[in-house]
Amino acid sequence: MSPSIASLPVDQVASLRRQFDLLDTDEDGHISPVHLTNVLRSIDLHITDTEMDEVMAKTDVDGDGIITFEDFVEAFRTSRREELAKADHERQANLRQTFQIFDRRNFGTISPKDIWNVMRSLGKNIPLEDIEDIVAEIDQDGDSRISYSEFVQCVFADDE
Ligand SMILES: [Ca+2]
Ligand SMILES: [Ca+2]
Repeated sequence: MSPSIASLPVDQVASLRRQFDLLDTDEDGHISPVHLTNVLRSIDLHITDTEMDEVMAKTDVDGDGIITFEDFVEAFRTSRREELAKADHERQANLRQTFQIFDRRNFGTISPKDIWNVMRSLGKNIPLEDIEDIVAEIDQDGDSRISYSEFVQCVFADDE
């Protein structure tokens, strides 16, 4: 077993194996480009030759012209990595946006008054002292304001 397969959970490998076997209809242990082409055409009639070539290039990871189970697993891992990286990127962008809603004047930090203003614009009248208490809990360097890194840590702490 190749290292890339060995590093995946057993049930994941089993599920990939089933998908692979479905594509490997002549059961010779690999999927030929022609066969993959036929399968893709049957799934998506409008797939172009260029798109097909891209899928083939992505799936035949070692580039020897046939798709083995190792290629198949590696392609799966790559697409998973890309998905995770993309999700992470979106998450960062969302955090930035949220931070900037509060940091209106672009100071790079949020003061209790900033939060109070945003809350008020949302129709929520929270006493400034209450907000100061919350900020004091999130604030780590003692400047009574929330920096972006303090904000991020606070959001991730909520996740746990
Ligand atoms: Ca290959
Ligand atoms: Ca601070």
